[in-house]
Amino acid sequence: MKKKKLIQSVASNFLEVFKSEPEHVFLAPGRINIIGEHVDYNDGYVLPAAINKYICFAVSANDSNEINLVSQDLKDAHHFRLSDEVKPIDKMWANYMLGVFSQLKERGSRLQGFNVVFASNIPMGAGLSSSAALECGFGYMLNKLFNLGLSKKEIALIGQKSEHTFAGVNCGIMDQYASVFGKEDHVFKLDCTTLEHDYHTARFDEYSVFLMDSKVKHTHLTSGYNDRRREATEGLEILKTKYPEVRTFRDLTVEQVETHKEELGDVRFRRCHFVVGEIRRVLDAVDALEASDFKKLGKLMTETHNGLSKEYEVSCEEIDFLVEATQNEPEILGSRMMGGGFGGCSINLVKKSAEKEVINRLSEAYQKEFDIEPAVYKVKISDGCKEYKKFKGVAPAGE
Ligand code: GAF
Repeated sequence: MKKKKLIQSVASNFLEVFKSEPEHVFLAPGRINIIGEHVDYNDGYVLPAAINKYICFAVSANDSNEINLVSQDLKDAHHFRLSDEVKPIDKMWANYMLGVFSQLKERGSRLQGFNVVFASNIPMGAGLSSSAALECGFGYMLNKLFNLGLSKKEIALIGQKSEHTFAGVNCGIMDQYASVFGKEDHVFKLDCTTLEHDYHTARFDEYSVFLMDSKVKHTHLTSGYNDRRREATEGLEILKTKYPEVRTFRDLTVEQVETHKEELGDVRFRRCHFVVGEIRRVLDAVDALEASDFKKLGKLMTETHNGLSKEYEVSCEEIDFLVEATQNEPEILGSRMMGGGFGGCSINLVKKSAEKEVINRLSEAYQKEFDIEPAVYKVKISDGCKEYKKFKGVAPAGE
């Protein structure tokens, strides 16, 4: 569903459920990531951007102490009172929001009752960060609605903590930062230690980026993700004992990791080897992007995939197939799995003139192999969370 249609549909639904027009409409985007995977929680750098796929929130304060959350897509609702204890419930979609709400309560924010309906056109399970969009969009919306005075950074950190405490995923900060700090036509390099970030024009000249959604989502995503984080941290602790000056992964070289292969053990060695290499690759990728050296950028993306698949082990058969199939396509400069992994999308850098045929060939090959029709997304790089100020009420029927 296109943005305007999404907004109209959420606003109409709000009108139907709450018998009045919403006072405000907000949009919170999903994200892509050019390079820098599984390094946000390992003190690395990442290169994400917000995209033109959104969660849309229609909201009004309701002059009561009741909070009514309505998920239009899931046809589900959750109601509670301001005075209720806020804890995780058996509805995952609500937990992302409740996690945000509980932190605002803890901070003593002056909250009141409100009604909200939300819906999304971010493909679910595709690794485009619909959960970060939900957390951050909800935080952003409450901040505006009740003048809470939160900074964008605070909104992102609250979103991340909600994911940790109410959804059980020990994620890094990349997705929330992308959803909040995204800027139209720009990617940004985020230093995940200091949270400093700088924007770079997303200009790929005669190349373009497309996503291929494998349409698979393996169930061990949460446990696999948390395990990788633990294994990498354990490896770092061992390396710190060898190099007392080392504080984070970014202080290490690939050679130093290789020197201690035995003490690390096979699994921790491969996790650390990937992380240190990936941190370097992001910095090289930023240089390549600035120099319009797209061959180099593509090569780095493909190297990232090899590391994610063989060393970090977060890819899967289906995504490996999609990436390997691009090896026979000289017009594709780079391809890799994107996001947390265990399914979702590959991101590809392709020559614009060959894009259509290449996509057709890849789709056919994938369908033949797995009997699944992949989806293809051509996304536009967009702004982060914002109020949709052009909303002027639900259009009369027929418009
Ligand atoms: C998921 C997480 F939420 C991010 O923090 C990041 O670690 C990503 O996986 C992998 O790069 O999207």
